[in-house]
Amino acid sequence: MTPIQNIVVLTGAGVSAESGIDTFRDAGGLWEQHRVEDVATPEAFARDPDLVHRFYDARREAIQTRVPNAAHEALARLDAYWPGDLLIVTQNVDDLHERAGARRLVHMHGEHLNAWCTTCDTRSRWTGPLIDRPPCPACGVAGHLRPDVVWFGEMPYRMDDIYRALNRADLFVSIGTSGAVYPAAGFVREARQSGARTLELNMEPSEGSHWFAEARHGPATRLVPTWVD
Ligand code: BJW
Repeated sequence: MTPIQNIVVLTGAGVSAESGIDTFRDAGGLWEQHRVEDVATPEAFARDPDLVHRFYDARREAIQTRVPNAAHEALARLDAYWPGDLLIVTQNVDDLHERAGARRLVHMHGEHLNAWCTTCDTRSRWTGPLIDRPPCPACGVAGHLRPDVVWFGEMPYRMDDIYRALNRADLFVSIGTSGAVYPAAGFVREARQSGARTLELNMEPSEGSHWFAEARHGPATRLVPTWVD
């Protein structure tokens, strides 16, 4: 078997669950409390921006009280010592990977702590509420900032970089994601086609578990440090 040089790690909400951040599709998760069509589509934002802002303002405030866990820290260690190519592709909009120290990181579904001005197309660091219709720090126009997150029907970020990494990968590892949302759910097939080994680390078998050559089930704070170290 060829030695592993190039690694792509995909992470989802399960990685941050043990830091106290809600997942989406687990029992008690965000999609049990809110209809996706009401809060996570561009149509919902056009229809009822206050509802959408309230949903994201509350989550933006909550994540700032949370801290990285042993899974984020293990991936940051991997990033620090791995001599080959590594890309950590996270679907998470929290900043726990970077607070743990990860650097080779892509936020494919955006970042809670960024606001995106739909007037001047500038992204700014944003830690406060957006519901007050604040002015954009770049252009000064008020009321046109939205959370810089990728809603259903929108194009995830950095897809060219992600597919380039997948096509070079020797190992693809998926951690804490249900495999219910595309295009991320298709990454395992893309990596397999390039000849990569595939490993799933998740609390339970995901929707795409059968695509992985190997799977380990349990909490990310146990599985990820064991895999990395
Ligand atoms: C633990 C754990 C612990 C718990 N330890 N594990 C076919 C092809 C392409 C697209 C589509 C398609 N069919 C349909 C589509 C469109 C759509 C889609 O996928 N719909 C599905 C519902 C079918 N996709 C889109 O619209 C995307 N855009 C797009 O496709 O553009 C066109 C395009 C085409 C082709 C190539 C490129 C582009 C955009 C999707 C945007 C998703 N946005 C959200 C919201 C972000 C903002 C916010 O945070 O509010 O992203 S939805 C939500 O789901 C969020 C997440 O990132 C995403 C994935 O969720 P995740 O992370 O998997 O969480 P859960 O809760 O589902 O699962 C958690 C898992 O962890 C569980 O398995 C637990 O067991 C486990 N777990 N505790 C370890 N302690």
